[in-house]
Amino acid sequence: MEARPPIKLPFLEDIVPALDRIDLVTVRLPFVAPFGTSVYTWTVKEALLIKLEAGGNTAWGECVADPDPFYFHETTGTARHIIKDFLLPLLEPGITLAELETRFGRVRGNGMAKATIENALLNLIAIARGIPLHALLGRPAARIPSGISIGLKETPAALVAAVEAAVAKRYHRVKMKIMKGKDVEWVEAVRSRFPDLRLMADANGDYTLDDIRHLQRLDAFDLMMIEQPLSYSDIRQHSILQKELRTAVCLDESIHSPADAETAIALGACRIINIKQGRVGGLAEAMRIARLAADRGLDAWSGGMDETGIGRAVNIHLQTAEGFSLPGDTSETANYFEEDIASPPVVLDPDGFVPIPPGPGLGVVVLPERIVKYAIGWERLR
Ligand code: OSB
Ligand code: MG
Repeated sequence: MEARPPIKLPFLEDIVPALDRIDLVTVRLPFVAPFGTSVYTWTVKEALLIKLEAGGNTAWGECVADPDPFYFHETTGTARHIIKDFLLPLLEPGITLAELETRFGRVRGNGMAKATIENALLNLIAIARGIPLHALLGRPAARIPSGISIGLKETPAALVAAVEAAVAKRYHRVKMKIMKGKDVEWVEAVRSRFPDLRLMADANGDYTLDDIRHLQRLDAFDLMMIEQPLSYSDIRQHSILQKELRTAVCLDESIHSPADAETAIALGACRIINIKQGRVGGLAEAMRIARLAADRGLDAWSGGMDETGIGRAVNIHLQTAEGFSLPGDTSETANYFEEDIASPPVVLDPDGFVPIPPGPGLGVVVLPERIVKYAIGWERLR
């Protein structure tokens, strides 16, 4: 195969504007229903938001970290610390985003903190230019096919009912959470109700290599993939498992960077990558990983962190990029929140696609009265 030229990210030549004001706002929004996974059950979305003001323009960004370290080691607390004490001091008006990325590179890890600033800056730059974020990223508008992530339920019947609702909405694929004790029979219940559904399972690292025989039972159900079956910190064991499974392995928690993706590909640890822009350090890194996956014949898709309308919009714009070959976890706002802090909410069209919010930047409007209603902390940094 002929090597393609490296991915072009022209927006990295854009200039960091002088910021007049920076606020960190923490919001807490109730979920319409608890979201259960093998690692934790969340009942609220607590998110750290950043608000940037420059030359009369305002742009928001959302940190995808949770307040707890149960899915990922970064938390809203660590992100606040890294943003305030290490990343914002590196922001110098007039430098390029490429230079900023180099400076951020000195701070090891902490991708969710880095992504928060990068997202807000790109949103701000796009707003100042009057263009949508996807256009700033160099990508044409597209119809984004939507997938849904369904949390653990009390009974298989409750799970099947949730899947029925998702199918009625015409989601392009359904992801169901699994864990030890809620797996084979639960997948079987969904599969027997929906023989042709594009279905996948996410274990959030609940299994070990001792469970290979057990996981092989899932091969009977024609799943699109099994997401992160083994430890959040492993790549090599997944390569052993993938050789023993017909079902494609998808890595989520294990992939923090293009280098991790290279390692996983080299070891044959997965055939699919879940790219969460926050987990990998921002939109530029997410686009590099998606392109890498495409170059190596892997599928990739945008994961979600049950974001508010701000982060949800970022994920929608990202999915216009090359390499996002499968439907992402960008479900309707109503799947999580009765009322969101941004407008319009994400609503599927009759064919299960999400529209790109129209307008400059993210295209969504952050509603000040909703921010006031849901804010549990506000810190003015400048
Ligand atoms: O493992 O993909 C995951 C939500 C929070 C933390 C981890 C995960 C998830 C989801 C939901 O699966 C994705 C979404 O709907 O935003
Ligand atoms: Mg996952």
